[in-house]
Amino acid sequence: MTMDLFDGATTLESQEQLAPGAMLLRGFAVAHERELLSALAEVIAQAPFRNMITPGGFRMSVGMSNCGALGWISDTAGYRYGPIDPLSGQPWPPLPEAFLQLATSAAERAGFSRFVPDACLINCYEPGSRLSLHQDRNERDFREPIVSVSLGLPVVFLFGGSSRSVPARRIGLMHGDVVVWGGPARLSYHGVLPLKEGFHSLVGAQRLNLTLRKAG
Ligand code: MD6
Ligand code: FE
Repeated sequence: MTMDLFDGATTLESQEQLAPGAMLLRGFAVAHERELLSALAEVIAQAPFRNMITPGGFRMSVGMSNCGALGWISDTAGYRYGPIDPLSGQPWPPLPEAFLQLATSAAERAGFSRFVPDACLINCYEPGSRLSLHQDRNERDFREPIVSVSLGLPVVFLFGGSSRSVPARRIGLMHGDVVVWGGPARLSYHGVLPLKEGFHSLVGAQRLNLTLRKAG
């Protein structure tokens, strides 16, 4: 239990192994919420959220942007990482120091030392937005973990196995929760159920998710 002297709240931190290689760090990002959200606002001012098109031609319900040397892109040509934001024609905004430090320390806590991400995919969910079951496999080196930070409204995260046929567990992810995902869990199928209506005092009527990766 840690006391947050600034807003007088008591935040509960805990850790739970979801599967070998996948660790849920409850409340890990709460102490850094303000730095994370203000850095995020600066990124989004330069690279606004947009609804990308899947290779199959569907508009994704989740708004997405990126920061870091590489950003994840989906369009009718496929999924890939690239250095340029196709909306602005400019490089993606740099990875904020607060994102880098949180990712490295969360990875360390989960047993992955010296994780240095070069890409951060930023997801914005509004009520009804969902992410269907998928694997993250556009990164170059699957030995590197992924660090996922949840901010704002709670959501049900689906966590399955390395084939689509493994039934998915349902895990409630809340503001400040961090999931670190690597090793034998790196190619697990996962997704997000439709976001429910609600209001979060710092983030409003949405859920923001950062996934930090070493893509290149
Ligand atoms: C989300 N997350 O929570 C979507 N991918 O909004 C992901 O797709 C994800 O949380 C890889 C590792 C962790 C994740
Ligand atoms: Fe994913």
